[in-house]
Amino acid sequence: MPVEEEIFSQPKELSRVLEFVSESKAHVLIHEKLRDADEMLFIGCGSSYYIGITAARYFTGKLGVKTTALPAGEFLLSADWNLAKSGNKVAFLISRSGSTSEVVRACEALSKMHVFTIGITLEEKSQLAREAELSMIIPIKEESIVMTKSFSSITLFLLTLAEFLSGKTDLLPFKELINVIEESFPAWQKEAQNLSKQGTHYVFLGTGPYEGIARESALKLQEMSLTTTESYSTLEYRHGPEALVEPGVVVVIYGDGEHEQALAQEIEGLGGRAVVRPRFLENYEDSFIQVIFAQLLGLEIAKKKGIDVENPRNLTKVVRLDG
Ligand code: F1P
Repeated sequence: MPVEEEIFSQPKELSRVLEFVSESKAHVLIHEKLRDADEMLFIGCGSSYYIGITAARYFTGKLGVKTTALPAGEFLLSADWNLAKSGNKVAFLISRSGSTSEVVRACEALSKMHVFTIGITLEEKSQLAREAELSMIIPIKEESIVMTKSFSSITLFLLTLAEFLSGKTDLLPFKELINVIEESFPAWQKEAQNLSKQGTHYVFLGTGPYEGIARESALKLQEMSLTTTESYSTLEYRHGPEALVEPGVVVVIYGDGEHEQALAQEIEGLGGRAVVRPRFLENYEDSFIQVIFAQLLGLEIAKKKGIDVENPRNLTKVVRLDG
């Protein structure tokens, strides 16, 4: 059962990512290429795009730099409508497989525009690794179609890169967060089991880097358990989508500040079920572990519905365009 094993192997795999960060020159090599950048682009598809949203917000928050996260398909269909002509840009192209057509084509298009390209992938021999001017191969393998440990691993790599660029090389806070996963698995699993019985429709909300986590959470439930989901920037939920709240709607809110608590109360008052997920650290360093709860929830809903998570409907491990 690769999906379940891969979800539960995250503490071990994430520790391996931290070893890679401290032993390799990855961050130093990237640092050299970012010196003159006015804007950093984070580009990917599906889960890898949501890693991009999380990373872009984190880089802006930690470094004060301009960032833009884009689905790679925007390059193919509407590049001129997304990118300003001015400014010195560096692009991170994120793809587990390194073979997703839109990402590879975005990489080619950016090189032609003289934007420096950095490929982040698990596959050394992929097209992305060959096309990008600098490639970082994250040393983990993932068998499943659905991205779980690759999401948290690539996210962790990028969060630690932002820390490194801000002058912080201490990985201890991240090591401690990895320990939190191990300790929390039983409680998270129990909560996921309970919640899997309560909803027919799930919504995920997050702000800042957590918005990327909310988007990925919604995708995980769709892919793993064929569930109807939505995701929004937290307070956007009050601007229309809340109309759908009724019994059977479960809203998971990442972050537990005053506004999140008030929103949760409001949702419960409307007959929905709201779950506030607490922060483990103040400044979104825990984004890479927050997503694990949604992976467990997807698994539990799939079990309940008798859905095979190893063979997600209408999904392939690599999505390619013809021609
Ligand atoms: C991204 C992606 C995944 C999705 C599925 C197909 O692939 O769209 O988000 O879950 O596995 O591929 P990649 O570009 O990261 O390889």
